[in-house]
Amino acid sequence: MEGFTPWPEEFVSRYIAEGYWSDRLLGDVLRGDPDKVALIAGDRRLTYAELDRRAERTAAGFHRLGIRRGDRVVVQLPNTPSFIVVFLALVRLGAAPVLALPAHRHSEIGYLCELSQARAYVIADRHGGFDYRELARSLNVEHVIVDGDAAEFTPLASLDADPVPHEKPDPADVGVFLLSGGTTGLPKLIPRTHRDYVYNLEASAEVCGWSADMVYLVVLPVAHNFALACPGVLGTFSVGGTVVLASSGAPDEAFGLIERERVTHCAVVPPIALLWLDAATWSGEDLSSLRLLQVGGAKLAAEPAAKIPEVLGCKLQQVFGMAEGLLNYTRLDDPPELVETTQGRPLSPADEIRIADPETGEPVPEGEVGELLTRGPYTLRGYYRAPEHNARSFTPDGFYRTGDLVRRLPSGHLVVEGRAKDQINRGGEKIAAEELEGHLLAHPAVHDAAVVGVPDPVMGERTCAFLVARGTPPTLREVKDFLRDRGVADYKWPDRIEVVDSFPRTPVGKVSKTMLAAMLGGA
Ligand code: OOB
Repeated sequence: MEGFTPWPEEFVSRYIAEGYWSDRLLGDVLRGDPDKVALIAGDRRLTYAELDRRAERTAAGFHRLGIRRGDRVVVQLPNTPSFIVVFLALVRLGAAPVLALPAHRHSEIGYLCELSQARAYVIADRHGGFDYRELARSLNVEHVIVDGDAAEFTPLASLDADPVPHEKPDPADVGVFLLSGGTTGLPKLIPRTHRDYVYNLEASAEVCGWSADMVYLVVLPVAHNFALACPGVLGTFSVGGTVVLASSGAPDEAFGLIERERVTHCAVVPPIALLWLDAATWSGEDLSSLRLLQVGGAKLAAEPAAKIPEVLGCKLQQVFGMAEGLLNYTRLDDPPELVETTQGRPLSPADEIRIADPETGEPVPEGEVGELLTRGPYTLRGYYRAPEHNARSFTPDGFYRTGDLVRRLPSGHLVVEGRAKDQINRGGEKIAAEELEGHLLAHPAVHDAAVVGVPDPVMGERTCAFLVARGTPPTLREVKDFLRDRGVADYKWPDRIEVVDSFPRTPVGKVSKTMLAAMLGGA
């Protein structure tokens, strides 16, 4: 595929010879007993046989539309069975889903459709008070497929046909595109091949102790790597367990589902973990079925980490991962000290880790803080169609520069100490400062903009936009309305604005975000 950077041949043969890569495909992950319940959403329950049949019939429906191996399809669906069915249908055809989040709007979706040259865009009619058909009307894609009331578009329900013979993907093909949190002006697409993503989910399922008797609750967006394949929904299917879909991590919904469906496993971001710790002390629901809570996406502090087992009555696992690949997990048999104070160690024996000085690129002495660089059997070698960005994001020998500052313990566990990338991590949701600054600069009353993260006890960080005004400065409300009108996802809107006369500069004349953050007095 043009625009995709493959692994060099020596790595391909090594990963195959050493058993990391197999011929298994993403469409073949449904491994439960046919009569067992695979998926629960509200009152709907689908067995493995039913889910498989729906995926097969929907694949045939996409095929009849003309979707083929090698095509791209932007998928923007909330946590519903349709997401799972569409995902499986597309990967079986070898058409790669481009996984957008429900929060994305015109600014993000328009760009993704363009960059991926998507043949189709799959949406819900309405969700969370937003009409996705409106968004679709402003795009230029061949097929818009709607789950629900399709208006002038193609109903998802009509993609239902008797299975037809069709070309199968190759394990080396790109199976799915994930979205990068991004650091630059535009979001990036991460190509994940069938064999690297199958390894990602199967190896994760093994390390995390996934088993057929488990019930996995999804509270994060299922389109996010963590909930999808770390080990997530796909990992659960691969061991024959049951998946329960929730629309959010709100305790009144999630706790009810845990009690009703006897949920055993769940993945959350730190703000949800904090909410659950609080809610568990007053809620009446029975959470005793819970065996493991995975927490990741942003750093979990040691104090709440230590409380999770006693308050929620389950084991904690910290997960430090990225859509680009590398996953770190604390292990189920790690001593509490490591589980509470580290973000885990690499999933695979084939994960290569370097910790380097972000300025010089030289390795730092063992145990010291540096930028994490990595290479391995499920870490990308290049973003899709982004040659200039790739030249900066990868070393000449193929290591991905994560932009995360870490230190490594003798046990191999990593502790995340900060970030060298211009990104805000707002409770696990990533905001590329440069992207938001670009939008702010388009405001007529904004002369210059610089976005920084402000420490926050619940979200980890919130977003503060420093503005140099042109005339009367805009209010926070006006800035948010402006970003809404531009079609920018709401999680990227600033929580706060600060108007200044000019920005502090570094000795070389760059805007000093360190000094800007310090101006907020750490408040
Ligand atoms: C996950 O993936 P992304 O792509 O949304 O974000 C990756 C970035 C990392 O580079 C790091 O900056 C941050 O999110 N991060 C953490 C963390 N987990 C992710 N920072 C501190 N502590 C952690 N535990 O966020 C993701 C993907 C798969 C599994 C879990 C999380």
